[in-house]
Amino acid sequence: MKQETIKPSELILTPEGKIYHLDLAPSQLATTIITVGDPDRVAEVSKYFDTIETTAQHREFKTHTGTYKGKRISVISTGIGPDNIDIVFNELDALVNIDFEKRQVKKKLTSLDIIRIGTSGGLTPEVEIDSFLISAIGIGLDNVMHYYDQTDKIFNRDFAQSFIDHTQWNPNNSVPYAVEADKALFKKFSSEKTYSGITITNVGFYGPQGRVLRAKLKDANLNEKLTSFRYKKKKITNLEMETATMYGMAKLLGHRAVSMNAIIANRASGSFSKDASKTIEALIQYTLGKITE
Ligand code: R1P
Repeated sequence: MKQETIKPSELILTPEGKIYHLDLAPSQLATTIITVGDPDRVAEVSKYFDTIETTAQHREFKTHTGTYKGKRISVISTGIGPDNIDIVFNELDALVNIDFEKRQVKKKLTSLDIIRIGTSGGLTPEVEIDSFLISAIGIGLDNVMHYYDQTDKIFNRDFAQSFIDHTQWNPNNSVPYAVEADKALFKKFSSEKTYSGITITNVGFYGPQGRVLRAKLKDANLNEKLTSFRYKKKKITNLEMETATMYGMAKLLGHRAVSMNAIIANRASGSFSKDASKTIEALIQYTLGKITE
């Protein structure tokens, strides 16, 4: 059977043969990838590399590929939010699993290891400021995953339904979904230095995460409902904006993902880290150490 070719409007390549948003050629990507939100954090990771072979940037997507203690790694910024995760994960997958010349899906697929080093706000007092938290599960309040088929195979429906019931979820909002971290990566990056957490991924920083500056919220009690939620005695621990979508897209496309969070704020106490950059730096060192362990 003849394989379909992917049209130029669907797989967008630059005249140099690079994938459109990330501006990368297949040869410039490692199979171990660190994602960060902030483009300036890319160099904070790659400053530890032995060598940097590739630097690229298009819009908020900045990449450095090099080696750390001999291990080839790409570090890529995703910017903020689940919508960018859709772009980054599809393009990362295309870089390894689509033949750009033939515009066809390769017969032999490659699985990437994708590790987020991000910041996050703790929801409960136990999740201390300046600690490291690994997301065992992401609860997605965004709608990216709902555009894809076959998600019932990767969602934890029972978890999501109990969340929907507990929060009396507004049916006009996107339906919450729950996806687990890759189990092997979760184990590899866990230690006595990390909390295991349940992470809420939301589409915005202010209203969607219950922050009020001037605009009032439709459900002012949402964060209280998040903190009183229990699933098999486990609590929701933190809020951020990428994890659940990453877990969903990774599972859908056959990659492994884990999300490492530097907890720089605590919403329960209303406090913020006195030195967030030090905590992020420590998490970068910790994560690089675990990659090469
Ligand atoms: C919001 O300020 C951003 O910070 C967190 C959120 O997930 C969101 O992307 O992560 P990063 O510091 O990795 O960007």
